[in-house]
Parts: sequence; C-alpha cells; structure tokens
Amino acid sequence: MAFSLFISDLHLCDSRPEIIQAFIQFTETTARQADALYILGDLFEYWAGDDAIESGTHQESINALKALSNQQVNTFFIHGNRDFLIGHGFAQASGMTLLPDPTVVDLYGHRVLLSHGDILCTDDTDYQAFRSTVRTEAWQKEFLSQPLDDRLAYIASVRAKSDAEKSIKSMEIMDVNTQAVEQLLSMHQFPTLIHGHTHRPAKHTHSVAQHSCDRWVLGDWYEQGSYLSVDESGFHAHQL
Ligand code: LP5
Ligand code: MN
Repeated sequence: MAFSLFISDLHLCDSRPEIIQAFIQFTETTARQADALYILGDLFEYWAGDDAIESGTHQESINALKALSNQQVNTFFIHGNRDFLIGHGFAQASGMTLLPDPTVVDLYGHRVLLSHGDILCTDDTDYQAFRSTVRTEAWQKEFLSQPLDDRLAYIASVRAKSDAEKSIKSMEIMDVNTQAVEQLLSMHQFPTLIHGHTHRPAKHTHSVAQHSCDRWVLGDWYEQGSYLSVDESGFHAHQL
C-alpha cells in the first residue's frame, strides 16, 4: 500500500554519530519504500548557513537525502527553530523541496496540516520575540553576511543562553498553547495536524467547532528514532 512518512527533531550533529547512521539507514530502507518523506524541522542540531556545506558539514546526511530523491521518493522540508537558515543551497544539494510553515497537503484522502510546531508555543513569549527577530529577511541577510566562524561563535552563545533560560521555564510554557492549536485547526478547515518541536510524542484529539481533529506530535531522535506514516487506512506511529 502506498504511504508517506513524517519525521522531525533528529538534531543531527557530529557528536552523535549513531543518530546520523540511524538516519542514513532509515533513508536506505523504510523511506525508500515511501512515496514521500516530510522532515518537519530540526533535522540538524543547528544550521549556520548553506555555505557551511562546502566545509563538509553534514555531507553524509545530505548525500543520503539526495540518493533518496534520486530513487523517486519526494522529499520535503519545513524549517525548525534550529535550522531555519536552511536555504536553496541545501535544497539543491539534498534534492529536498522547502515548504512554508504551516503547509496543508492531501495524502490518500486525508487532509494534513504540517508544522514544526514552535509557532504554537505562544506562551513562551521570550522565544516568540527572539523568533520574530531572527525570521526577518533583514536579520538573516545581515547574519549570513558575517564570516562562518563568527556565526558559529554567535550560535554557541545563543544556544547557551537558550539552555539557561529553558532550565527555568516551566514545561507548560514550553508546550503548545491549546488555543493557538485550535485557532490554526479552524483556520485550515479542521485537518489532521502533525508537528514536532516539543519532543513529547503523542496523539491528541481536539474538539473544535464540533469537528474532531487529531494532532500527532512527533518524537525526537535522541535515544531512538521514531516516525509517523500515513496511508489510506490512516496514521501510524513507529519506533525504529
Ligand atoms: O531548540 P530547543 O528546543 O532547545 O529550544 C527552543 C528555543 N530555543 C531556540 C534557540 C536554539 O535552540 C539555539 C539556536 C539555534 C541556532 C540557529 C542558527 C542560526 C541563528 C543564529 C543565532 C540566532 O530556538 C527555546 C524555547 C524552546 O525551544 C521550547 O519552545 O523555550 O527558546 C529560548 O530559550 C529562547 C530564549 O527565550 C531567548 C533567547 C534569546 C537569545 C538572545 C541572544 C543573546 C546573545 C548572547 C550573547 C552573549
Ligand atoms: Mn524545535
């Protein structure tokens, strides 16, 4: 039966080579059988700009994605909060198609709304303020004009600050806001929502204006890979 796959929050980085290998293996096995693979953000621990590819950054993973798209599997990417600087250079090297956040797709008779999920964390006002700055074209243009080493140093300081702030934020603040979820669901005529970001894999059901909408939260790949599939019969969660 034809199917498509969804993953997010792999946080690939050289310090976790086993996750890189798990991902590559996934692209060579399960994903190869699919019609499409949707990566819903935070594929990488951080992304400093597409010019980093030239220095060999993530070459193996990019090659694996390219091989997958050469095998006629459609591959799509939605930006995460850690790899929002992924651009056309990456898209070209990996064969992936970049999609806006959120995006609605029709798959085997199911209407599906795809997002990284960070836009739904509206209670995290410090993060949302940070996000609205770094997602502007002007900020990104200025940032990307700096030498790669300077960018990497800046990213290290932002990561440290983010970790420090996260340690004192409550779990509720860092989760999605129910009202934001339900607003998004009604804005898009009550689809099934799939997102990542919170690293709290689950299936939730929201009752919105007399519609019942499922919300699937994808898991991260820190300890073990996981993915969601969809086919004609519906949605299925899997562990690697
Ligand atoms: O990713 P996760 O789940 O750990 O945390 C997020 C939010 N944090 C972030 C920051 C990223 O983790 C790290 C940066 C990634 C690299 C991006 C590359 C290019 C950009 C260059 C740098 C801008 O997204 C975290 C949320 C959490 O999700 C849950 O939703 O809470 O948000 C924060 O903690 C952000 C803080 O609240 C605000 C950070 C302000 C930083 C300001 C810059 C200070 C510079 C320091 C100089 C000394
Ligand atoms: Mn994220």
